[in-house]
Amino acid sequence: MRCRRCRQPPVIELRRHNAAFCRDCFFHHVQEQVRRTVHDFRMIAPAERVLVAVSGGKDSLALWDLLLDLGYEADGLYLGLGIGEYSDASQEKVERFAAGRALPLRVVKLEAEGPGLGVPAVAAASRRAPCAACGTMKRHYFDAAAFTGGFDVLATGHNLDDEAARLLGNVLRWQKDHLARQRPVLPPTHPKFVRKVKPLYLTSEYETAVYAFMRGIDYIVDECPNAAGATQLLYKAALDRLEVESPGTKLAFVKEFLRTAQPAFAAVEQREPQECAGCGMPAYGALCSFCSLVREVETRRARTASPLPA
Ligand code: Q46
Ligand code: ZN
Repeated sequence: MRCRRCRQPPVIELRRHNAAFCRDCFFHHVQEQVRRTVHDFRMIAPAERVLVAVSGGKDSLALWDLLLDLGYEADGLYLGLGIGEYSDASQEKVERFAAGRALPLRVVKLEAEGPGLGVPAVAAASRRAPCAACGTMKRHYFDAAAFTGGFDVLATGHNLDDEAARLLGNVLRWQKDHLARQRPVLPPTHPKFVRKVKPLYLTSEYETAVYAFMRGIDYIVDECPNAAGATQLLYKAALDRLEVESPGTKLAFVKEFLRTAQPAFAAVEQREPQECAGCGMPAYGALCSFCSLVREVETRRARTASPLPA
């Protein structure tokens, strides 16, 4: 087999593309794939300011690298979740990446913000699964940072494998509201929201891992300790088995959903957000889900701290 583009000996084979690439042509392949995704889905206009949510993992750091290479003005946002050594190590990776390239980076540490709550504390006090609490916290701080920073777009590093696993989970439970919002581009539905985009939507986890490695990006290899119990991994493993037997399954699953089913779900689910009475960000009730969660934690803490009646 030879490199599809230049006929030199290849360093990587991509079965779903039925192709192999040498190092430089692999970089070109990934960059083109992301450039086309950004262009075809109208994710980012040339002069727009992008905020990239970076976790220290391969996908988000590769995304930051790719967007800069494509000529976009992109700042990084790191959210310190307060998950012990994992958070310390991931913050270090992000800071080193940004410092090495002199890139603007914003660091928001949950434990230093308003209610002073990291993910483990919220999960324990609200008796939610850590990832459920984490998702609500992340969404709130990503939205707030993008809005207050005056950015046009918020970009996250979700890849094809993430999207296929999420789609499988949503389909298995027919979560109509989630399916209605599962898109590579979410236009803002409120003046305090910015457009949310996933430029790696059609790029596989394998491709981002090899890309990050070959580009010399130093990313955190360890998973978050809470990932082990997440059902998302189960769905990923099931899809990996299908992909081995039939390369291209994940891409077809996600692409065909987007083409045929997603518009039908989106047409039914049309809710307009109001403003949250707590934080002023958009909300689908009197309080946004972040403020409801914080209130729940504070109420439970106050109850456990108050003395027992005589
Ligand atoms: S960081 Fe948060 Fe993930 Fe950790 S607690 Fe779960 S959701 S696994 S991407
Ligand atoms: Zn709120």
